[in-house]
Amino acid sequence: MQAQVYKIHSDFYYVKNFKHDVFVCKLREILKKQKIDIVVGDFVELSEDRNFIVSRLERKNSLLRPKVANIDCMLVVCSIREPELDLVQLNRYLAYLKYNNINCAICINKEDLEENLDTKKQEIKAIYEKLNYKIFFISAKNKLDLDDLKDFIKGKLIALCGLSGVGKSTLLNSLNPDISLRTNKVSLKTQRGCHTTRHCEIIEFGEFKIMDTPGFSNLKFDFLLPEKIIDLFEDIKLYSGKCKYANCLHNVCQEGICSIFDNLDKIDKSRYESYLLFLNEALQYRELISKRSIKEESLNKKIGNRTGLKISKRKRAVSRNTEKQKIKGENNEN
Ligand SMILES: Nc1nc2c(ncn2[C@@H]2O[C@H](COP(=O)(O)OP(=O)(O)OP(=O)(O)O)[C@@H](O)[C@H]2O)c(=O)[nH]1
Ligand SMILES: [Mg+2]
Ligand SMILES: [Zn+2]
Repeated sequence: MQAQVYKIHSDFYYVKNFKHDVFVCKLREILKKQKIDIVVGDFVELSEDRNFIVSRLERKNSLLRPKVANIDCMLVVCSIREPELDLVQLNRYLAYLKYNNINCAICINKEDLEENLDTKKQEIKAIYEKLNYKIFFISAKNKLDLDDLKDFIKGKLIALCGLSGVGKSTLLNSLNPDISLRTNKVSLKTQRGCHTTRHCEIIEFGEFKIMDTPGFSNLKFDFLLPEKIIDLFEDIKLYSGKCKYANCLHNVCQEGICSIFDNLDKIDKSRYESYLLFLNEALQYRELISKRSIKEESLNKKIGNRTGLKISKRKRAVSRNTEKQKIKGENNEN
């Protein structure tokens, strides 16, 4: 029988089949040995007795953070205040999701805390609607402006992601008064949430199927080569055609060299700032791997046509001759 994982707690996998029957299963040892990880959203095959997951079905998509699979859309949730809206952080999520080929939309929560809401809305919409992102302004706590969002998420498997404290669990509680996920105040001093949600979980009600996830912030582009970062910024890449050098990384602040620099007046400041920041992380990554490959080179030695690993003196086995000489020497001393 096939089912979908909707929650994982310690070693227990909570799954639901298409008739909504629930089973609590463990993983078959072979899956662990083959290092096949099962995450929330995965479709799996169960054993006859329904006690074990025996295999994972093909995935439509998957992400490492949050650990989810097979989602139709990621709703990136931010708050206008508490914590303060951070466009670089929003760009980080969007770039990461683009890299992973995941559809996404933006939800800006806590609109009740913004005095100049209309101006703020226009500013943010101007940046992201150009990039074809759907964008919703809501107040989850006060259940304001939820209708468009409801229409958009109906019938899709949606996952929520965003910093701790932006109101992901509050949004789920507002969409369905019958559920009461734990929520927590944002610290006034640090403007940070308390990492209240600890696990991913699919919550299903009516036509909605939404995955609550723990908030996270320490996402870095320290896994990508620098020249790939521009692909994550369509709105900036647009102007890259006339750079003087084909390998331009678009971080040269000199007119006539980089066509992105020459067109900065047409690019949103926070988008370009984010590009430079992520590029820097990728440059550090490139430096790290080049250092690592030099180190690896110095650890290797040529043996005929082959390259072998140099073994440090301490680890090298003592040859039989040396051993014999040592014994001789010891005997002579006596
Ligand atoms: N003023 C206001 N506060 C809100 C709104 N939505 C949520 N909050 C408050 O923000 C705080 C954090 O909300 P949570 O729902 O716990 O945030 P979360 O994103 O689930 O956080 P983690 O589980 O830690 O990732 C709570 O005190 C909520 O009451 C809103 O629309 N307006
Ligand atoms: Mg939460
Ligand atoms: Zn350039």
